[in-house]
Formats: sequence, C-alpha cells, structure tokens
Amino acid sequence: MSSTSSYHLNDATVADLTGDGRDEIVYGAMTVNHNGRPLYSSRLGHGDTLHVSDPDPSRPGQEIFSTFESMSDSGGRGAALRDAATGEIIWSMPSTRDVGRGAAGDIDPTHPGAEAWAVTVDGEWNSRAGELRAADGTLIGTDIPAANFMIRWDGDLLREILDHEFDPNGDEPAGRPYIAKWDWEEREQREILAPEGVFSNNHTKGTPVLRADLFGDRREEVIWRLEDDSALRILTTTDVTGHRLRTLMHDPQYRPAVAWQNESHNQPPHPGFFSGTDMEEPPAPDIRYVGAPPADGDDGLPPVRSAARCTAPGRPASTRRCGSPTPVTRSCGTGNCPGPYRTGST
Ligand SMILES: [Ca+2]
Ligand SMILES: [Ca+2]
Ligand SMILES: [Ca+2]
Ligand SMILES: [Ca+2]
Repeated sequence: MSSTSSYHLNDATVADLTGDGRDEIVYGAMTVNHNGRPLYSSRLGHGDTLHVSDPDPSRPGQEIFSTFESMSDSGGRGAALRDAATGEIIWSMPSTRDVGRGAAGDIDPTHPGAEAWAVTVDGEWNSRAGELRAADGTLIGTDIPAANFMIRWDGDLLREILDHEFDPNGDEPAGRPYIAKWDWEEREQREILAPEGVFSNNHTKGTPVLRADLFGDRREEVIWRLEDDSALRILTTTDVTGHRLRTLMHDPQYRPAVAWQNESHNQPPHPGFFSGTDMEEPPAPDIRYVGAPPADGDDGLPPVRSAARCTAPGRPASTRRCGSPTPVTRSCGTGNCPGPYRTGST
C-alpha cells in the first residue's frame, strides 16, 4: 500500500468496479480491491471531489471523475475522467491550481451520457468559470453550473443542481439552499426551488442533512435543518414524471453511497449505472437479505457483473455474468465458464 497511500482523497466510494460481484473501495487516486490489496493507483494525487458511476455508458464499465489539489502530483490536471477498473486516464481538464469543486451528472440532453464540470479557472467554491465537458471529453463551454452537489428532483431524467447562497462575512449563520436546473442553451443555471425556513450545512460546501431516494420513486428527497435547529424538514418533489424506475435504494452502489454521503467532504450518491436522458432500464439487482435462504438454482455466491455470461450445461442462459478483468476462482455451476472465471469452488 505504500505506493498508493499518499494519494488518498477526502472521500471514498464503495463499488464493484471489476465486475466480480465484490466491492472495491475507491479512496481517491487509490483503489483497494475486495481482498484488501491495492487494485491500482492513478498517481494523480489528492483532491476534494469524487464521482464514481457510469457517466459514459458507451464505454464498458464505470468511470471516475475527480478533481485534484496539487498540480505537480496530477501533472497539471485540475480534473480527470478515468477508467474505474484500471485507472487509465480517459481525458482531463488542465489547471494551475487546487480545484476544490467538481461534479458529474447528466445536465445536457444534447450530449450523450453525463457531463462533468469543475472550477478549473479560479478554484473558488462558488465559481461559475471552469470547464464543462461531455462524457467523451468534448469541451462544451467554460460557463459551468455550481459544482458543490446535485439531486434528482423534477420529472425528467436529467440531474438538478443542489447548492446554496452563502456570505462568509454576513450575519447569517449558514447558507440558504436552492435547487436549480442547467439551461444548456443559455448556459446558465436557473433556480426552481428556494425553500424558506431552512439552512444548509458545512459552510461553503452547503450540503443538506441528507439527500437520498427515501420514498422510493427514483427521485430524491432532501433533508434540511430548520433555521433554529429545532427539527429536520424533509422536502420531496411535487412534479409528475413519466419515467418509472426501481427505487435507487435497491442499487447495491447507491445504497451504501447514502451512508458515505456525509463522510468527510460530502459527495452526492451515485448508482452503479448511467442515470440520465436516454438511459437504459437498469437490470433488476440480484440482492437478498443477509441470512435469507438462497433462491432455487442460486449457488449462494454474489452475482458477477461484467461482459461474459455464464451458461452452465443443463441450465438456461443466466443473467449472472462471468467475465472479470481480475482473475477469480469461484463456483460456476458445472462448467463452461469463459475467461478468468474458473470452474470449481473457492
Ligand atoms: Ca470487484
Ligand atoms: Ca462506462
Ligand atoms: Ca448529457
Ligand atoms: Ca431531473
């Protein structure tokens, strides 16, 4: 771990990046494999933001968008998108300073996949100057939305901006939160909700108490504290939607993300699939309660999520997938498992 330990971040994400059904931990530039050993280090150094999901569904697997603090460590990269399983840098945003804010989510339906943006110009927490790039790295513009936090709020599948107004020199003890949409034609954000009576947390980060799909309709509720700290208030959207998905809390990557959302430098939770305009319906998650008996035909092992599928003799083509960039030895029925997936038991 010595080669990777100096490249931590202020945030960590739990996700199965290798497709073997076992979670890795992304701790900034350092990614730890499910067995506790380093998977790789991107060697891009420390940074303040981390977004792990599938922002580019045209590329296999997940990608990681993060920003960086030391330009000497990152080689002059203020932010980068990298392959989550290997650390390969796909594209990056140049900068000359600590880039403390960045985000990635689908905010522009005219570009496939999610967009990513960061405060690469002046590094200020509330800057609207930086780079906004499409998932393939195309530079869309240098006007950016707020880069603190995001939410799934209204009826469409795009991501909304969750941020706050904050005057560090004023009398007000905390930030005034708001939700906004990115106007991709005018290239500016427009507020759609500015709730009265509540404050945000965390100084210039301005995060809510929690933001998650609590009520199960794939949109996200947001919890803020009352101005006098006497109670919490849960707000939910009233917008009608024609887009129907399972609750995000059934996604094995999103659910723990709700738990780590408030760890250190808060980050918004992401699912393990692309979420946005023209998204494919995510497959039903293969989950069960701890201690529950296995279902018929279930070998009791975790599902494997990658390219190849396991087609054991005497058994229909399964939705359980067998390929993995990392060789693993696991039971696969009675055989015929391609690639690194080997017949046998652990
Ligand atoms: Ca894994
Ligand atoms: Ca991808
Ligand atoms: Ca997009
Ligand atoms: Ca939306």
